[in-house]
Amino acid sequence: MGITYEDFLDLDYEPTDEDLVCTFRIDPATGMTTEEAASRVASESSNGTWAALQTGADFTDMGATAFSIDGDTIGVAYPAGLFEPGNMPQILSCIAGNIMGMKAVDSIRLMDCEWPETIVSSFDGPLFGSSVREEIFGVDDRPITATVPKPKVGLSTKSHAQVGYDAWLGGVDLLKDDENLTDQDFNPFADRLTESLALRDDAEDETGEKKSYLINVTADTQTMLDRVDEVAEQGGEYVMVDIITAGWAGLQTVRERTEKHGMAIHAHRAMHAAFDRMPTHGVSMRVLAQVSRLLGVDQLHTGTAGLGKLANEDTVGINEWMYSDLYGTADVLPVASGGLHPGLLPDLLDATGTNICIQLGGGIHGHPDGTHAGAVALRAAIDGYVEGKSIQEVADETPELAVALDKWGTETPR
Ligand code: CAP
Ligand code: MG
Repeated sequence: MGITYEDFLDLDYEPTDEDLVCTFRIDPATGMTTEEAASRVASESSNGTWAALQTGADFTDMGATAFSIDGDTIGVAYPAGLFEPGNMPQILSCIAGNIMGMKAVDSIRLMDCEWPETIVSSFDGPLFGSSVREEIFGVDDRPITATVPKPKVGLSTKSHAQVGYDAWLGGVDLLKDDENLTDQDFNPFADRLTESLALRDDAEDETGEKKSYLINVTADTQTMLDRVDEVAEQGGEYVMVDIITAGWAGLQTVRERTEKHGMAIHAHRAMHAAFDRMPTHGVSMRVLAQVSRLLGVDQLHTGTAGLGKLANEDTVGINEWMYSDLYGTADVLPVASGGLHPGLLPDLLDATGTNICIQLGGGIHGHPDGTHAGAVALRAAIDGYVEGKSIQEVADETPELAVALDKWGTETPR
């Protein structure tokens, strides 16, 4: 008879500790029952296909099993034998591969994964995770802060570094490149690295605080490795990678290199919304965050709990997963960014807690009195929150914050 789609459906099956368990939301195509669609999801994402196979031996032990159906949500268990340990592209080619385009469903979304220890331990995980706060900045009681010079691209190297210097003096911890700034002629990577780190050193001397720089190394994999080495050589503690556009394979290779230098990885997720924006299709940000943690990012953008300018998916739930126990894998420091300004911080921190990195670009460089004043306003709002003061109390003592509240209030920009 041979293996058919029906062999991949067993609603009595109990997943084992070795199985990778995935939750999908599916919309079966017209004329297709949920059971039929579920069996096709399990089959096509493991080792089945549309024809009843006659190729001899029984391969069902490597086949996935659709084991639960609850409305439009199905559970699929994948045996460990299907996967190459430590190879994330291979795993994603299974659980988020061809099934995304199957006619058996009008839409399908990979919502969540439960990762077995065998797979988790085959990846490096983060080198630092949220301990970057303490290990790099010596702080554990407040969020660390970052700023992206704006406009996103176009500033010269000199202006870029100067904006960083003004922000560092104002109390910001991290200068950060924008996701689309790499090695363009108007602001070359090598010059930007040298000049920004030089002003970083000055800012440390003047403030007595540790400062750092999230320089964007995104490029082809070999170029990323060369740039990581350059940053290490010049005393940088971090590199930033656009993890979705650079790709999981590139990220995995960069992770091995940053470990050699004891450096941290800041993960920007530009293009994530192409996967996760539609609630009925694609791959959820929750799963993208899970993959990022296994591959070893230390900081990852996870949204602003709905307060900023960008659409967010469950920031708090994703952050909780990134802090959660995972067979000894380090946690990940969430990054809240996108349309933030000081007036939004009390609500944000009430939602996320203070074990977080907060990035303000427009919220600092759009301050009526300029970058330094914008940075002072941010830092005062953060310190005041940690001390339990209301933002108005802090604004009464900090004119720069009063000006920011006057300008932006507590409104979400659109
Ligand atoms: C924010 C930002 C970040 C986004 C990324 C931007 O600038 O630099 O890239 O926050 O989105 O280019 O929009 P502003 P997310 O602070 O000026 O808004 O954090 O959701 O991944
Ligand atoms: Mg940006």
